[in-house]
Amino acid sequence: MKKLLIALAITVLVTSNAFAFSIGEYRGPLEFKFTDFGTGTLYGSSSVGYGNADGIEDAWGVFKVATIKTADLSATTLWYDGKDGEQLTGIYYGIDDDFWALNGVGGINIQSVDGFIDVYLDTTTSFNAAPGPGARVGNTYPTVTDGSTFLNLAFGSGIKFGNAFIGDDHIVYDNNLDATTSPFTGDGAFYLDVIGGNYAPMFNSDYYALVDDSGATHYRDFFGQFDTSTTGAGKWLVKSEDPIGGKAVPEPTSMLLFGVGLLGIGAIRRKRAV
Ligand SMILES: [Ca+2]
Ligand SMILES: [Ca+2]
Ligand SMILES: [Ca+2]
Repeated sequence: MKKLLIALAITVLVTSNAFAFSIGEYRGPLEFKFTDFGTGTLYGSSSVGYGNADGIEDAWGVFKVATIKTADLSATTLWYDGKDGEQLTGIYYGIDDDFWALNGVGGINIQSVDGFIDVYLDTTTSFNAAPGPGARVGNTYPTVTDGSTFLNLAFGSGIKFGNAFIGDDHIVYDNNLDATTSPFTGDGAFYLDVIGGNYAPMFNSDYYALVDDSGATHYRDFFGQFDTSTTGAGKWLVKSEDPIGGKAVPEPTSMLLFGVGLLGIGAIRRKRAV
């Protein structure tokens, strides 16, 4: 029994940290809402087909999460910006345009490859994009990338599956604008994979099973959609309001605790049986 208590104590130590962040006991589909400020390359003409990604970033931005809600009919708010004095903020970067096409009514479709999102949990609610794109240093941004790494995400293919065309399956980010010069409005979508961060076990759900146009299945963790408008502030090109769907799953540490608890029950039962 002493050994069991020690094991429990160690497990509790490992799972505790300096942050209050919690979505309670809920494990299931979620909806994140966030606001981002971004910048990107604008095009006045169409590319010649796919294959124009050149390893040079075309779009990036900073964001903060406004709410995390249950994606069910109760739409229960599990977390909100500033809860317990904490904030979830981040930077997306490395998006490389591969294809762009004028749509004939003054707008343009831009399709991209690559790209990452780093999300940070911070105990200061200081997010401020006012310094504009010029304040970025590498993949850090003041008031946005401080705190601890909450999630590291990579854009993953899926947005161009199911259209019976293999040649665009590699696209990870699809963006429509209704004009080729500012101001414009637009929308787009993407899928994400969890690749790291302190909360990776909670959100690495493989919730979205997607079949590509070759018939292979891919699993993604988040699906994002966004509506874009120009900021009017002059510094950033676009402001987007985005819902992102995902799922919280039981963490291995919780499963370990559960397992230890079962072992304990087993041990007690065996003792009683003697
Ligand atoms: Ca590029
Ligand atoms: Ca396709
Ligand atoms: Ca995954």
